[in-house]
Amino acid sequence: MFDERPQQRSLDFGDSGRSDPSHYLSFPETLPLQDGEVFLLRNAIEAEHAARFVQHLKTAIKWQHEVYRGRPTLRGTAWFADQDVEYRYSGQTMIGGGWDSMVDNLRDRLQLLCGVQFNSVLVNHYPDGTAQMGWHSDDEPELGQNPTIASLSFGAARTFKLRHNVSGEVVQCTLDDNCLLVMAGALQHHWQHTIPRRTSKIGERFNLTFRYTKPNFWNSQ
Ligand SMILES: O=C(O)CCC(=O)C(=O)O
Repeated sequence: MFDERPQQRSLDFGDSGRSDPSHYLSFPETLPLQDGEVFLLRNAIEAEHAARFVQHLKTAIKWQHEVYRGRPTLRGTAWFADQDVEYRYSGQTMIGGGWDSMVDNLRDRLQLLCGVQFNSVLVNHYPDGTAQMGWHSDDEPELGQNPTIASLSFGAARTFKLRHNVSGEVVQCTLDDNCLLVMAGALQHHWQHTIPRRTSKIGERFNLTFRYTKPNFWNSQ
């Protein structure tokens, strides 16, 4: 079973969730960006574990469909977080209710790979290429200054685009099966990103974006 838990709990991340930038020296690809950092690691987790994990996503996750312009979106979402996390995005308030055990196991692995603590994850299901995610930044105040976000993809390859807020420069890459993209530094404050709509011939895809959300942030405002 997919249950060999790495010894991540012994790492000391402090209380900020911040990563040590030297972790990314082992990531073979970077995107040439000003005002932010993007690192890519393909074949990020063992193929056998990735296959089991995808099977789990297909069978055990209950997908929610946000309503956009009065209609449910094709893209399904699920959200998991520690109990002390409250995340507000897209007009919704999400309260942490704990973790699916296999998603939690994956969190441990990514914490080790990235050298950063994560306490929430948004899981996205794109049933085919017509499901999309519009331009946005992950810059909610509870994510803090310069958040590190680890985005792991499974299934069909999709184009990931970034657009600079001031210059309008667009940079893109392909996120293929088992590809880990890490967004770090000031990226979220200067760039937006999107998964553009494609044709229905493109198959199913899953994506998990692990974040560190300041605990009890909204209670203290
Ligand atoms: O599906 C993706 O690769 C992007 C997900 C994303 O942008 C997000 O969850 O904020």
